[in-house]
Amino acid sequence: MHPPSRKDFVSLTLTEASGSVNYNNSKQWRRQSCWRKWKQLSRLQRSLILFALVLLLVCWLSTYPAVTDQLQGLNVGDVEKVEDKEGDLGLKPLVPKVLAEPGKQERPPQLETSSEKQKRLARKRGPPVLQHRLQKKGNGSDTQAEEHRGPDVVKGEGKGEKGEEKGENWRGAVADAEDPGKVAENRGDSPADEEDRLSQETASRLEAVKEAFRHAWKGYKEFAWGHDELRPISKSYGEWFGLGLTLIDALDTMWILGLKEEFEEAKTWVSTELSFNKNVDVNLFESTIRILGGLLSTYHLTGEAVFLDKAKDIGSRLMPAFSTPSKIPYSDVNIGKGTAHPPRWTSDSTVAEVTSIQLEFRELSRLTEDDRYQAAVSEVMKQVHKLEGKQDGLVPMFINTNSGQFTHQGVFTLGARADSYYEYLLKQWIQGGKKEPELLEDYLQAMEGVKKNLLQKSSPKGLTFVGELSHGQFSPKMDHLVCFLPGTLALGAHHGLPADHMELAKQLMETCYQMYAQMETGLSPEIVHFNMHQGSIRDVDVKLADRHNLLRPETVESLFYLYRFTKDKKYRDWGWEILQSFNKYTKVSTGGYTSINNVRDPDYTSPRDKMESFFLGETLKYFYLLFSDDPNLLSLDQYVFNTEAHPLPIWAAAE
Ligand code: DMJ
Repeated sequence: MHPPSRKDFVSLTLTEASGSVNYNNSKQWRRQSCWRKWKQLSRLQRSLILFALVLLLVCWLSTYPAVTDQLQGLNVGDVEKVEDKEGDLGLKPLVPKVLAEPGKQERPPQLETSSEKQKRLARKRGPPVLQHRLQKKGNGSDTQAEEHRGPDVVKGEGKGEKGEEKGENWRGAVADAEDPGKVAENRGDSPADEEDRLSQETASRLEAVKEAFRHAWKGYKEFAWGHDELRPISKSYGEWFGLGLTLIDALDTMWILGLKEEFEEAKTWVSTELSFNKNVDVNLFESTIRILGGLLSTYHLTGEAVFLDKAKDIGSRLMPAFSTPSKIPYSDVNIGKGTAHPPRWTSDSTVAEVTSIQLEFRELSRLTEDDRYQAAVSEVMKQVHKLEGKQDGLVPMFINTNSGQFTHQGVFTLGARADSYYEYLLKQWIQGGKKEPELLEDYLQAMEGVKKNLLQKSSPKGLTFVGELSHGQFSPKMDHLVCFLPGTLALGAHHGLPADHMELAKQLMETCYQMYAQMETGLSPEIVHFNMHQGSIRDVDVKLADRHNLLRPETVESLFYLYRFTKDKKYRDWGWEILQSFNKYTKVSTGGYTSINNVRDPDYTSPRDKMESFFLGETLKYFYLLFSDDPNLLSLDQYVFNTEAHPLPIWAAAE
């Protein structure tokens, strides 16, 4: 007999009962013996054991992802095994199927409750990289080369050795490991020295971008809070739509840069102050790419419902633009009155504008399961696909909203008014999981058209540039806007398009860099003319009226893509030079950055007193992504950036 006090303890020691128990009976004997022991226990002891067992079971279940998902209302089928490009097996969270085509998308089950619907729609927030806190290593890699990258040093995170568990920052993006040894070997440094050098360089560049953002934000907050654009010299603001354009455009940049405090303040403004119920005319294209795109991407990154609600609100208010005789949308909409109209002087719309709103409206349909948005923008693409008046896939710059035909025919450019048509052909194809062959067909044909009609070499350096064509006449004029093209070509090559696209991307990247490097301020003008005759002293000429710089993003954007895919460090160094030039010539001491009128005279840049919203929405975001070594920070296999640098999920990656 145990003394009474021992009754609170359970002895689990198993003793040999008897040497006479033979092998055949041992199982039965063990069962009887266990049962006897169990009966000998007091009620309290039995309850304690049962409680401990239940506790163990619950703990085990909660660490098992598939079960956890189920407990949270997901289906077990939402997780599947996938093989990544390197052949590693991993678990990939599934997002429900995309809306395949207008009218054909999956419908929610009829008896679904509203909370079930909310959960289902929340799962459409994908891809998982920034929203799931537990990230499998290598899941978001864009290239094999990214296996050998330097450390991400945001707030000192992610400094673990290769293969270690890595820390996560507050955004949920996981800082990854590095292989400094390889780089060091090449330079003749010790691996430790090289690691230190790279890590310091990366840290200081990322910090410089954050610093630039904080400085820009300081000016906006102090002098333009809640207004469209900061006027940093006059310490005031300018309105375009009166919708807090800069604040909305900058939301996802703050999230990506990890500027939590600034983001929270801006979020509060969005939830408490932002109203689209206003009697204002807005430009369909600009408000789609900046406002709708900005809200959708912020919703994806954060999961906060307020951003999706606002996106639905602005999206539905923009729909009257599509009520035209041809279904080619008008350029302007009054979002308060629900009326739309073309500009006063014409019934034409710009081709780039009507064909660069698709990523956003298609995503809105996917998220809301309301196919009206996708139907409207796909109709535009369908019509443009069939139109006469293209030359080798190149499109004119205007389209009539009554007839649905191209106007001002015979003029072809990759710059203003046509640029993002080409960009969105490729990006819609990627967004939709590469299932829409007409988009790819049009894109490939257009790139051949560029090669055949618009590519030339400059003198003396032999830079490859993209000129313009007017009724058969070639002009060596290139807008800075065209510098989106190296990035787009590289993105296409990454997604399986011909390798010569990547070669052309590299050549054009060099040209876009030279548009900065050959200027006295180190900043590109809005438009350049290339010299083509032998004996020219330099490649780039700039007309008086074209000497301005609006803090545009295109070159930095392309540098980001080129670096991600090639890992050639020169692209980062070029970006670093450009950032320093922005700081030297456009930074306003009291807060903010300003566009300038003259990139040719470092002593007289003639500030324009305007900070465009895309400086925060795009330029600084691309700088940060260029300098960051974390491939899981917006993997280009999982996200596609809209033309205003707002990342949206690739449906195939989320399926
Ligand atoms: C942005 O609004 C977008 O990038 C657009 O596609 C072109 N113009 C500006 C930036 O230069």
